Amino acid sequence: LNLENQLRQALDKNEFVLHYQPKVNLASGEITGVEALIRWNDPLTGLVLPDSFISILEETGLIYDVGLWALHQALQDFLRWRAAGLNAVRIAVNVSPLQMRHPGFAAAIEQIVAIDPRAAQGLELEITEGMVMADMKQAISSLHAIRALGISIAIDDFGTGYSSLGYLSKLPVDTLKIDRMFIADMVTDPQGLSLVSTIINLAHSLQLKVVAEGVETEEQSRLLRLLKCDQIQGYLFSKPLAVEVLEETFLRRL
Ligand code: G
Ligand code: G
Ligand code: MN
Ligand code: NA
Repeated sequence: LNLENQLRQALDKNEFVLHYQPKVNLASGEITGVEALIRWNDPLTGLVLPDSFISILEETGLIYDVGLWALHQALQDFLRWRAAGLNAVRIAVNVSPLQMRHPGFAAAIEQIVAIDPRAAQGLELEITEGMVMADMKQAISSLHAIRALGISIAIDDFGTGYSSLGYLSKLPVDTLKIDRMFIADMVTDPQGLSLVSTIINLAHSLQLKVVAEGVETEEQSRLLRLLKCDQIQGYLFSKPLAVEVLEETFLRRL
């Protein structure tokens, strides 16, 4: 059985799972949201990480169905947390460029959040710079439609793509996530530090929130707090967790 067929079956047999990594507000120390990160629970080999299958999902077009599955699953988890009286934080879901460029994407999202009037407030989409640059006009109109539903938008891996500053002010987005490469450099290299500082100030001047990704040390966290970064995400606070572990560890009853 080739990997494509295995992945198709994995979807049919419900073998994909979402793990969740918390994002923490630097000023309050509170969890403000979680990022959903997909894994394949292969009964033969165990948990398979997305780097070894996302590109195959994209090449085969399976990403559309798997992407919709991830959005549905994330919303179900969010609504279950609400119903159970847990701290139902917003869930960020990664969206592949292919998914977003699909003409039916905004309509599919609208259908998904129609399940419950409060669902849209539970959802954030993480998109990349590349997917925006490919077709700026289409991206802007699609993002406007999605945001009008109450869903928020984050730019993921910021700084690794085209990084044109001109487009950033035109985009209807809420949050900018600084790629972990820059966070790794900020303690080892003075230019790295000033780069992170510049990105944070740029984001704030555009009224965007900033999340630093891949925060692994107290020193990075301390510097990011000094630079007024809004949130951090990374192994320092928590690695991505299975949903039951997240619920037991972080989503206490309110
Ligand atoms: O832990 P990590 O190995 O989870 O994730 C690796 C990469 O896979 C990241 O770039 C992340 O954005 C991507 N990824 C994780 N989950 C999803 C998903 O549900 N959809 C898409 N398109 N990408 C994902
Ligand atoms: O590309 P995206 O930002 O969506 O992917 C997040 C990726 O970063 C996932 O693979 C996740 O497992 C990984 N990750 C999360 N926190 C850390 C961290 O502190 N250090 C490193 N090296 N990777 C991290
Ligand atoms: Mn992401
Ligand atoms: Na990222």
